[in-house]
Amino acid sequence: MDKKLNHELFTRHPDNPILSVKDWPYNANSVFNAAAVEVNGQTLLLVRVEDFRGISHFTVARSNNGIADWDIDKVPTLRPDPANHPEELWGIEDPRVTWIEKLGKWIIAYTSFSKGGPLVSLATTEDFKVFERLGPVMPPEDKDAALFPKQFGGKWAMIHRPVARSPNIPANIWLSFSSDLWHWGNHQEIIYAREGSWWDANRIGLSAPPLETSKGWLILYHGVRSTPSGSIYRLGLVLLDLENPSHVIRRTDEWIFGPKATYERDGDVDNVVFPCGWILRDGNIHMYYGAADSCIALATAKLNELVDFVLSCPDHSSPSDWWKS
Ligand code: BMA
Repeated sequence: MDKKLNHELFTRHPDNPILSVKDWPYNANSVFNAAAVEVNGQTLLLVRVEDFRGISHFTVARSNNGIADWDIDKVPTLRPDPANHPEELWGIEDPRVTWIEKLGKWIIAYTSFSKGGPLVSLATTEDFKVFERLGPVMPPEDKDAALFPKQFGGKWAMIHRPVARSPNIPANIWLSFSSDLWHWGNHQEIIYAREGSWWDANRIGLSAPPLETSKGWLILYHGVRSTPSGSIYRLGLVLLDLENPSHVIRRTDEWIFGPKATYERDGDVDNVVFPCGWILRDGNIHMYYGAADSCIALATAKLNELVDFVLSCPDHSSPSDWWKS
């Protein structure tokens, strides 16, 4: 079948879900939305764990093959610290991790759930044992953030998704820049939620961190479709210019992955696939995603097929509001 009609370039792992609370060394309500990186040849997941109060923290899980035999920290690895960081009062959620070669550190962008709403916080680590918080870098409501691994014109770049208080203003994806990772500016709206009945109308957000390819930065994003029986979270791809990441080269019209399997359809929040990390190994993408806010699943795809697919999509650069008609 023509891949363009196939809708799914990813293959689910037959052992899905690969991690759930039954694997956890301590009691928890759910484990989901994990960052995924490769460390010393191992797959390391920084997992969002929700406790029985509804508050989330992060715990590290390591595996040699990225599928089974997970070595999970026996206690929470990084807990919210509301005494020193009041913005973490209601937990820390949805981490995205980027290796910053220039700093020799991993940088973690995560959602702090403050009294004023969710916001973007940053922390660094060298070993996933000791963490140094930079603190809140974007006010609420803002989430779904990740750093680019490189600088542009001497500045760090971060993707994030602010939400306006007015319900009539769509939640789009933004790009901001910083010299020191702490003060952010030159904010630019780069990827727009579509309108009407589109799968990615009104609310979109970054999923995994930007991935550098020879054709551009590959961006995995989620779109949220509101229906009478709740939201459906699905995934699309965007290619951003390598030198100028505020320029969109192409974007998929159709979603490329969406809830189908029972563990994606049925959970604490039904019909959600929510990746926070992907790992490139031998030309294959390993996408780790939270399924139905209840467990972690794995799906794989060939990187060149993803890039070819997004490049084969129509160029909508003009007119800019083509999807309104
Ligand atoms: C989003 C985030 C995710 C969650 C998803 C579905 O807004 O909060 O953490 O997985 O909703 O509930």
